[in-house]
Amino acid sequence: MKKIIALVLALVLAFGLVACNNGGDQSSTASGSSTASDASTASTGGDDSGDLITVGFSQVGAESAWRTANTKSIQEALTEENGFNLIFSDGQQKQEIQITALRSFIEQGVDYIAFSPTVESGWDDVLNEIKEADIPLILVDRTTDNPDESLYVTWMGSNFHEEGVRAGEWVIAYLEDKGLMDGEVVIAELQGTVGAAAATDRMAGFKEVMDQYSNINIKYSQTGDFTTAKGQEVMEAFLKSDTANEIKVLFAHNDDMAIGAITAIEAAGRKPGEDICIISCDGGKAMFQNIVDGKANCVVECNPLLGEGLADVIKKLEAGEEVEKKTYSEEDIFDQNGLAGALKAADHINERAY
Ligand code: GYE
Repeated sequence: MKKIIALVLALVLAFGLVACNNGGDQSSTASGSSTASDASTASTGGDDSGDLITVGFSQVGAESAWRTANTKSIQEALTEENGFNLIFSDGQQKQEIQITALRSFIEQGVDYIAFSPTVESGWDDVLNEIKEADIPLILVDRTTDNPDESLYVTWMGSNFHEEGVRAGEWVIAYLEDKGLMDGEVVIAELQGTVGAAAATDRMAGFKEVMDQYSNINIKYSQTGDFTTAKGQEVMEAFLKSDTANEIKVLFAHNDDMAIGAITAIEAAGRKPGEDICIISCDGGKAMFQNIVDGKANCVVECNPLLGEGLADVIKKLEAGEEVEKKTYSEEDIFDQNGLAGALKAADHINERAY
């Protein structure tokens, strides 16, 4: 009798494991469209995935070409062949969805949690819950405003403040080159998502440079939420103001908003890249092409290809190795003619733009 019970138990266990593994397989091959509620059913996580390292990743959304490239890079690096069981959750640019996903990762007992916080504030509770659950947290791309460094193991991404400074310095070089620094210069700015580190820090870095010049006035500045549609809409509104003709430069916090603005500027009968100098952050193929075509002027690179770095850092942690607390991506700046040390966009479009 005992033998029969043992046999039945063994069969049940074996069947259970196969079933669990199937669940894991499905989630790791799932596309970037799963939502937070999917995440809770997408995988059994933790020990059930055999030798694979289960990573719950909560992405901001799919708002831009940068984000799409970032998601692809993460999904291509955290594959089963590479030893990972990735549970991917799309936050749809909503903090509540991200928080739900993070809690679901805790519940599933994943081995690691990685995430990019859509905005900086409001994460304190869930970050502490992750710490209490003893799950190592890796921040990717954007940051939170919580100063407690014990809440995460490591962060990797770009120096957004530095990107704003570089954009500002390039604009000054451009204005000097065009002989425009003698009079008042009116600048328009399309900000990223309000409260996002990438928007707050780019805005601050850019302003810091502009504040050094009394003739420069960032007169128009509004959020376009990092999307093409909102970038176009807000630029259309800027161009409807009585004094719109004075706008000489547009600084967009990402390519997508710059591209929306180009449509708006053309519709208003002005020449993007000539009548209005256009500079953005990121460096996707479409923006590079606009620079090559003369419809935009400059892009400050922000590298979305963080997947391999994320996989490497997790493997190091698994091996018990020390990792850096912060890792900044190396980035360049690209324009039409190589002004102020920028690289020429035409020479790098195939190798650098995504
Ligand atoms: O610049 C933008 C995206 O956080 C660096 O988010 C990222 C930014 C990127 O939507 O295109």
